[in-house]
Amino acid sequence: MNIFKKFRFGLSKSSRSLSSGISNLIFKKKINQNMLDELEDFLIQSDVGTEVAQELKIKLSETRIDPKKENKNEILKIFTDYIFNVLKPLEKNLVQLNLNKPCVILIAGVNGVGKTTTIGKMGKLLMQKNKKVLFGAADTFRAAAVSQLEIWGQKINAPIIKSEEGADPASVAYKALKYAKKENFDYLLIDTAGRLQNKKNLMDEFKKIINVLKKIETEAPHEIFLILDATTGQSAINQVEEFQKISKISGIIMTKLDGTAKGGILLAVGKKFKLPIVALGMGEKEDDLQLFNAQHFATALMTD
Ligand SMILES: Nc1nc2c(ncn2[C@@H]2O[C@H](COP(=O)(O)OP(=O)(O)OP(=O)(O)O)[C@@H](O)[C@H]2O)c(=O)[nH]1
Ligand SMILES: [Mg+2]
Repeated sequence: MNIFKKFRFGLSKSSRSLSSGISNLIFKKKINQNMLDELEDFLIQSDVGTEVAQELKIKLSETRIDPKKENKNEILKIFTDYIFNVLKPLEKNLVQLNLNKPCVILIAGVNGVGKTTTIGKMGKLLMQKNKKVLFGAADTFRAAAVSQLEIWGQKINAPIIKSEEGADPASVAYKALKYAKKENFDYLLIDTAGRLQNKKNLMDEFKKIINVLKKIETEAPHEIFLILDATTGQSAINQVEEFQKISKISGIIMTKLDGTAKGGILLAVGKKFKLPIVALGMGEKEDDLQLFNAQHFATALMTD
């Protein structure tokens, strides 16, 4: 399957809902206030965020295209172009990150968003580009978390640095970075816990991991990627706000886009925070992570 087809397939639920919803509201209709308000409501319900909904409403009101005469694709192109323009500046190239070697990427996110799975898939992507990848299992809160990452390591042939359940997550991160330097790895991907006794604990552990890494490499972690689950809708917005309070987020990966009709949430997040977007998760298998491409995303979302 070529890459665009993967975007089409992964976003099919969202595109079915968004593009056909928009077409139904606009196609063969006259642009008037009532129609524009309905469009805005529909877009807000689709989780694209109020700012995007308003801007799209204005875009449509200013267009010279007459929905009564034009074909559907001409109309949808207004939306495709808008989405592309919002998201294009946010594209982030994962593979060219490692100016510093090893490039240490800390993976953050609340429980169940897909952190461990994404590390596995990201490891595969990087190894396909001939990068040497090491995993650090710093989610020591649950034994199952370590073994889940180990299984991924075996699947894609990436080594893993781990410790026993309950060990200090920061010490695992420390050990992993020492090893990555010694063995000349290109990337170190560090998994973290999404659930601890409470939120304060979680945030404190996260800060501690960052501080310990800096003792070895002042620049580390070079990247902190926040994983967001597209199926959680607006709560993704709160998660970005919470994590931004403890550290700078250098990239977003949105997962489970295949499981929702509300993939428009990526637009809401992009518009609000203007954070770089690294990749999109569109399934549970090892090849189901796609590097972010604004053109593919916009076109796939707006194809009826
Ligand atoms: N459909 C779909 N499922 C996904 C995707 N990414 C992850 N999942 C599934 O989501 C569930 C949780 O994924 P994990 O990787 O364990 O999430 P986590 O953030 O590491 O969870 P904790 O370690 O408990 O905080 C698993 O069943 C994954 O297979 C995706 O892009 N699409
Ligand atoms: Mg996990």
